[in-house]
Amino acid sequence: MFTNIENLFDYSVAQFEAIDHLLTMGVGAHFAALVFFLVVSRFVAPNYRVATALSCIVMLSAGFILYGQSNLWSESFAFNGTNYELSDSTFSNGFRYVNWMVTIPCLLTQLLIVMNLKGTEIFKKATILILAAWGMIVTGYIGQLYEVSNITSLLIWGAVSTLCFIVLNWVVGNVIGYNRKHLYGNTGSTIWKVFGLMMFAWTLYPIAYLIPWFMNSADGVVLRQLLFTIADITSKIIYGMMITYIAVQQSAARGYVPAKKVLNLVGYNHDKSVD
Ligand code: RET
Repeated sequence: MFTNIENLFDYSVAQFEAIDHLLTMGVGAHFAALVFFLVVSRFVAPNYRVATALSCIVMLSAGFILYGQSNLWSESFAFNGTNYELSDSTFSNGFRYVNWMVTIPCLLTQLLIVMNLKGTEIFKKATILILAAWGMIVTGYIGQLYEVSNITSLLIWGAVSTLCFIVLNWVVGNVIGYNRKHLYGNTGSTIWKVFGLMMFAWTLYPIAYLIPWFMNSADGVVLRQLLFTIADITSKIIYGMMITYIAVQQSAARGYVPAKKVLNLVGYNHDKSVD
């Protein structure tokens, strides 16, 4: 029996291609962003550079998983002259969940790094956040196995997962609230925007999870892959860029010259140092 509703329907050419294109765009966006993060990491002071390195890891990891999803999508369905119907293999979203076990800890840790938390404090907060995230993912993974066979189980596991999600958001909100004043270079307000972006992007994943419950159709499947793609780009790429921006601003405020240069705070030929 299939685990995911993607395998239940036939797709019009437009529906099939829309999903194919969304997945392919996701691959391209993550690998392009990888180049961006590699290039800008030299403007980030060494004490924040791990935050940008973590974005590189997230880009690679998500880029490869999406490459796999996009191949799997085109292998799983075959054109029968009118529609695309299920063929040799079956499609699964489960790979995404497994990937989150790696990417979410990276995303959370990079936030803690730019919050200027120190040694033991980072370790303590990261442990709580990662455990909550893993709890959320594992229960969500189990839940999605039931999306075809038993919607009640999908909803119950989803509710348990949401409890972990709430704990996670609560801890992140608190960390930001308490430590915001320790940020350099007026980035205390940018970090709230990061939190807002995170709340928006991360909430798209549970909506995608619930599609089998409220839109069990081929169009629902297209909507799900669209939500996943928007969520991926905002929660990893745009988020990573904001984190790196905060890292560069703080680097400059703390006197790191390459950061000052890229922000035009000092000239190349005439040194108008601001500190
Ligand atoms: C699940 C199950 C249903 C309930 C909730 C979920 C939350 C998922 C989230 C995923 C975030 C993923 C990210 C990936 C980045 O690479 C597991 C769908 C609340 C929040 C940020």
